Amino acid sequence: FSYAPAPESPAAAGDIASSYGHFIGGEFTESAGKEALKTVNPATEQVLAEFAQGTEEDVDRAVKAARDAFPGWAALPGSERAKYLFRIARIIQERSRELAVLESIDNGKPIRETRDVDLPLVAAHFFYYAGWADKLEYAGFGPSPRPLGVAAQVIPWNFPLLMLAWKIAPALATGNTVVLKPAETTPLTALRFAEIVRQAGLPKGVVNIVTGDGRTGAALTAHPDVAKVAFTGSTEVGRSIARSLAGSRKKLSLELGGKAANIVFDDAPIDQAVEGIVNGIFFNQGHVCCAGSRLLVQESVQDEVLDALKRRMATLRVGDPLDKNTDVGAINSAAQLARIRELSDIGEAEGAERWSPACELPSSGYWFAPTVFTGVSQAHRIAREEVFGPVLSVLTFRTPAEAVEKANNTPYGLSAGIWTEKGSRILWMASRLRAGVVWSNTFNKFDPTSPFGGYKESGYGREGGRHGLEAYLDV
Ligand code: TXE
Repeated sequence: FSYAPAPESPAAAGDIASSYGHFIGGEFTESAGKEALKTVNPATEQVLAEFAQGTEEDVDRAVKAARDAFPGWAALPGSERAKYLFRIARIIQERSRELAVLESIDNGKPIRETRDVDLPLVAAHFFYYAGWADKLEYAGFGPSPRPLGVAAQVIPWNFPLLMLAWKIAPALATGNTVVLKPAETTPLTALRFAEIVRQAGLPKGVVNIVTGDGRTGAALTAHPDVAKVAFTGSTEVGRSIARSLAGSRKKLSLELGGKAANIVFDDAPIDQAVEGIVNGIFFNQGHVCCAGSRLLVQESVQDEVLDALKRRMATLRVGDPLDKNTDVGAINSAAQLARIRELSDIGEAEGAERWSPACELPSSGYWFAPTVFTGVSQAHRIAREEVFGPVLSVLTFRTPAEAVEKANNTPYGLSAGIWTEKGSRILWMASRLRAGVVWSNTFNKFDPTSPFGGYKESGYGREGGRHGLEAYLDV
């Protein structure tokens, strides 16, 4: 039996302009500079569009538009702001096929994920925070928490539209206005979102989108009229932003890298755990800050788990992101592919054993086969550094205490997973794992009602849930 639905059509992504300017004060405007960047489809290497490299002058115009819009937006009753957010959420649902296809061709992730995970969560975040907009006095931050002003938001390329939603929805619900910069390899859904902002009739200047690379991001986070900076991206850039803001009064939240342990005990149902391991590291090609990139498996079941894992990996379908059967899509960029290859080569050179199932990768585009490393020690770089690709390192443990020690032996602390039938063990482990999110008998589950964020070098501040409001309020 084989089921082969027709692949999604790239035409469903709607019209993509040949070049884009910034979205400032409710209008698409040309950049003050001449430099343009290109975004490519990582599955084909074909150029999708050109877009502007935002200059300091562009950033300044956008911040000014946001600042001008702030008093009116902040003064609206929460119930009125909620109406706009509900409207945005509904438009996203109505246009979700278009947005999912656009995201898949700009990012490289499988359509099954953009359609079934990213887009439903994007809408859910706007619905959820719309619900808070008129209830802020019940959020536990005092009787009249106040918005901060203009929020500068810089996001990465791994979940472009979802990261936008995580940033924009709570900022608007609390009465802030925003200038958001999408990543330079995935600007298209943020630019399409600008159209949705217009369609929803949002007052001009409440949402502004400025495109460009890290230079634009640095100009935005450094702008003196910005009251709040929210960043998701690499730990290195997060650190440099934190340094650059020292001494300023800007409120900062950072969501950075991770090296999560996915811990499998000998009493876990193996098939279920293997699904969780596969989802933990191969979902979104492993371009996930909370990816379960270190498998900690109890020594007594390691052979059984590894055999089952390899059998399951051999069934993963790698290829065209628009094929509805694809499990693992394209690596987002040539630079990220180079990083994944380099760390994997280092893993081999340091003595770990590398295995991938036989799979035919497309001849053009950026691809990396699902890969597992065994014989990994805690000192290996592959066990310590974020690969941000479909690469799993396997370590073993004997006792729960040893599992905790190994899981926590990382500079990061974003997430962890536990697979066991014993409820008491889940509680014992969860209270000892230094990670912002601990999943038990599942992995990579997200929900707008749950705060998400890290310990240690994974950053600070929480996004999602009631806690996510705090980043945008003066208490
Ligand atoms: O990240 P960058 P990159 C990790 C992952 C990946 C590595 C590098 O390990 O391999 O980072 O990815 C903007 N001031 N994560 O190079 O550079 C940039 O334009 C202000 C984990 O893509 O951090 C983009 O919009 N902004 C992560 C955003 O920062 C700056 C997601 C992220 O890019 C800037 C992505 C500057 N000086 C990568 N320099 C996660 N936590 O999920 C760059 N930017």
